[in-house]
Amino acid sequence: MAPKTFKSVAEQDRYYKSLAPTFPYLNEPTASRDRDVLLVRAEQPFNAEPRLPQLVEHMVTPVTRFFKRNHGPIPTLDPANYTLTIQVVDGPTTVWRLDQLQMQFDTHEVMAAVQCAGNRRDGLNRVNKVKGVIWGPGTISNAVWSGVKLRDVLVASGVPADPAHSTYQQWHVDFKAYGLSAEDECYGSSVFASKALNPHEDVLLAFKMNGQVLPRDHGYPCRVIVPGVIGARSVKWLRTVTVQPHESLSFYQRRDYKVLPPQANATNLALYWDTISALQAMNVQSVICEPTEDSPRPLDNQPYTIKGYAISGGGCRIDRVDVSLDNGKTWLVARLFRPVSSSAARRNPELNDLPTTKHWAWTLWACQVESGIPKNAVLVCRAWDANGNTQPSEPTWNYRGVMNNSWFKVDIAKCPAALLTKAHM
Ligand SMILES: Nc1nc2c(c(=O)[nH]1)N[C@H]1C(S)=C(S)[C@@H](COP(=O)(O)O)O[C@H]1N2
Ligand SMILES: [Mo]
Repeated sequence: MAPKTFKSVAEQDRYYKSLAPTFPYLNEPTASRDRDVLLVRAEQPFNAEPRLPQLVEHMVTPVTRFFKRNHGPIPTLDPANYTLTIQVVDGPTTVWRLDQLQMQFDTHEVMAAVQCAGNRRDGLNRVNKVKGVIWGPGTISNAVWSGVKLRDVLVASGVPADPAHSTYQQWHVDFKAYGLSAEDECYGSSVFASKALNPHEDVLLAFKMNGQVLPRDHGYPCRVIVPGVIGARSVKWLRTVTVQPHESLSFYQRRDYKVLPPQANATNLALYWDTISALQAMNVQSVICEPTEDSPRPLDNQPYTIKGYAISGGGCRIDRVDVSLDNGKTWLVARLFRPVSSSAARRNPELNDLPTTKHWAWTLWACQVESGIPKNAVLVCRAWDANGNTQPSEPTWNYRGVMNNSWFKVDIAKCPAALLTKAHM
């Protein structure tokens, strides 16, 4: 599988046309794309993130506002003919129809955030030019996913159910998608078998998002949801799952979604592919969503509520979010809005999640400033997770611009002046 790179959009178009009888972007969905809220970073493939104030208006992000991250056109799949093939290396191959997957296994509902590893790439691009879609801080959203546990389907497809089996220790679960992809023959990724097969994890084959049939943009009719890890592993339009002794060979596992050292660049990056790990768990992150540097400046003598989101990796809880008005010299503590993510824990509060597991949803936060925000304030936020991890004050640049979680700042002097309304005079 030679990875594909393109010198120009025209070259990319020619490649797609040669592969597909009709140009693949002619059948893009529109219903799940609210163009008043989404900032479109690229049309083909469609890549868009919501504006920050609208992002945190809802605990559960509406599908029309949910960020969309695509490496190719949106495939058109017929649910009646859809099949998912599960292969076990040195074991059986099983082909499942959609109705079999939906009827034969228990349904599970999980609230989980999906965050792209490239979230906040713009911050690293300001340090030095990076490669990739230049995302702002809105490449994260939170939804309620429902479907069946991947573990249940794998066990029914011949994978040993015993957690002590060696398959749990060293193997990987590889995902491949239907449809075309810009850098490889198809989109693909893998996660550790110890995650996918763990009965206490919530890795899903999802058919629904926020109670409705999965929109085409988000993987219809079936996608993987791997809570707690970077979005790249939650493969949409799932075609095959392979349980195997090595990681996915995909471009997106072996060459992309890695934190390369600062000396890596366009000419020497291949030197680092074999020694740098493919990212899995997210790092600890928080962002101020209100105010933003392009929304009206808060009035300096009026109470104001600063709002944002926070999340950590691997299901680790957000314990605290600190907010500074003076560029990090002194800190206030924000109020946290932390939903319970697993449906089991919601039904049975005695099954409370541990601080370091199963906190798959994001945490929204608010910080009320009674005295108002000074005109020269530099707002900063930083989150702390239950393992005591926090965000670095400065970013460390990497060529692919991933995992930027440095202190998030809003320089109030950059906000356009507020229009004084009568009520404020
Ligand atoms: N088949 C397929 N799955 C995919 C992708 C893709 O391009 N194709 N993008 C991945 C990446 S990088 C992210 S961040 C998430 C984005 O999911 P969303 O578009 O539902 O927000 O999907 C992942 N799954
Ligand atoms: Mo991503």
